[in-house]
Formats: sequence, structure tokens, C-alpha cells
Amino acid sequence: MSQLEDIYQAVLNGDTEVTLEKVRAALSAGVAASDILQTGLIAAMGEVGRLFEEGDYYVPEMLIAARAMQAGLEILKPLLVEAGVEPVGKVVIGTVKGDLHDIGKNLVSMMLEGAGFEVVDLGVDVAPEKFVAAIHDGVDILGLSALLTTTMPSMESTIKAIEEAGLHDRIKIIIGGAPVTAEYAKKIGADGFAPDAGQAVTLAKSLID
Ligand code: B12
Repeated sequence: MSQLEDIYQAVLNGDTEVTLEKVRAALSAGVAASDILQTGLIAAMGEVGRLFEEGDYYVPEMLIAARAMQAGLEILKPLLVEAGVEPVGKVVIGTVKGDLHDIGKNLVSMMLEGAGFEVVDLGVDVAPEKFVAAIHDGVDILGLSALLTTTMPSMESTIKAIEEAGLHDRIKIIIGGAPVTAEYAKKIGADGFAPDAGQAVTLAKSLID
């Protein structure tokens, strides 16, 4: 247990070296990668968000904590992703215009790849036109991520642009990110919402069946 607390603390301190060291130590001690992810890395980012909200952390602290988390995630990636054989479907994913948060999106991409999907990641701050241009034959699902209440409307404009291009009947659109809800997804015409990366995989699979 204390190994997970050490990882949590290292991310909270934004200490990449210690995070790497503690994640490796926990793995050698037999702690499951999924526990390190949930109880160590993700829980720490939640606390970082809380501290930012309270005014105890500022953007630089948030940024170095995010870097430490991403470093830890890199070590876990091969363990969380069991390579699929035949691609089960193709997903295009990105963080919407105006939004630079990518940790959650990267996690969703990783888990989708692990479940056998081919994933094209367009990155962050992706304009609606860029999403539209990426919808080629063979794409089954479009995933949109937003972490800011101020960028959630970019999800709606992206879906509108896809509809105006006559592409929505070819693909399913799924959305997610901390402020996003199932109700919001319904309101803006998305085909689905998932609160975390694991459920994003279940959702994606159900939509291509
Ligand atoms: C790290 C972080 C940053 C880092 C981002 C680094 C990076 N490379 O991503 C930096 C420092 C750059 C940053 C900047 C800012 N941030 Co910030 N940030 C965070 C923080 C602490 C953690 C986010 C995170 O990575 N969580 C961990 C991941 C794993 O969780 P997740 O993103 O929610 O993803 C999961 C699910 O949501 C879901 N999911 C995500 N995407 C998708 C997509 C699909 C298709 C599906 C199905 C599911 C899905 O699955 C994921 C995995 O399980 C949050 C706090 C929080 N509690 O969310 C604030 C937070 C999001 N930030 C906030 C703010 C205000 C900002 C800034 C405006 C600050 C400023 N004054 O400059 C800027 C905006 C920059 C911009 N234009 O985007 C606020 C937003 C408030 C609001 N109501 O909108 C938050 C909530 C902090 C707070 N409590 O106030 N931030």
C-alpha cells in the first residue's frame, strides 16, 4: 500500500525521477499496473486538480505533476496494452479546439489500442475542420476529449461540422473528459459518452457491433 502512496506523493510533488523510481519499484514488488495507474497516478492528478481549485497549486505545479504522471504512464503502457491481433475497428481521436489537456485522451487511445483498435491521434487543440478532414473510409469512431467547461462547446461545433460535411451517418461519435456528462453528449448529438478509459473501450466495442 505504501508503495502506491509513494507514487501518489511523487506525482503530487512533480518529481519525475522519483515517480519513475517508485513505479519501477512497485512493479518489481508485484503491484498490478492497473493499481499503480488508478490509486497512484490518476488519484494524484485528482488531488492536483483539487489543490489548484483551492489556490494552493498554480499552473506550473499542475504542469510538472502532469509530466511526472506521463513519465510513469510510459512505463505502464506496455503492461496495460496487450496488443490485439486483427484491428477490430478504426478510431480517430483528439482534444478539441482551445483545449491542451491530453493525459486522459492519451489513456483512452492507449486502452483502445490495447483492445485491438487502430487509433489515429490528432493531438490537442484540434479544429473542427481537421476532424472532418480525418474522416476517411474505414474510420468507425470519432472520439472527442475536452477538460474545460469553456471548450465543451467546441465538441458541439465539431459535431455540427461533421454533420454539415454529411459524414455523421458513416461514423459514431463518442465524447469524454472530466466535465462531460451523458446528458451533454445526448444534447449535442454525440452517439455515446464514457467516464473513463476502460468504459470508453466497452462503449467503442458496443458501437461497432
Ligand atoms: C494536468 C492538468 C493541466 C495540465 C495539462 C497537461 C496535459 N498534458 O494534459 C496543464 C497545466 C497544461 C493545464 C492547463 C490548464 N488547466 Co488544467 N488541469 C489539469 C488537471 C490537474 C488534471 C487533468 C488530468 O490529466 N486528469 C487525469 C486524466 C486521466 O483524467 P481525464 O482527463 O478526466 O480523462 C479520463 C476521462 O475523463 C475520460 N476521457 C477523457 N477524454 C476522453 C475522450 C473520450 C472520447 C472518452 C470516451 C473518454 C475520455 O477517460 C480518461 C481516462 O480515464 C485537471 C484537474 C481535474 N480534476 O481534471 C485540471 C483542470 C482540467 N484544468 C483547469 C484549468 C482551469 C486549466 C487552465 C485554464 C489553467 C490556466 N489558468 O491557465 C489551463 C488551460 C489550458 C488549455 N487551453 O487547455 C480546470 C478546469 C475548470 C473548468 N471548469 O473548466 C481543472 C478542472 C482544474 C480545476 N479544478 O480547476 N491543466
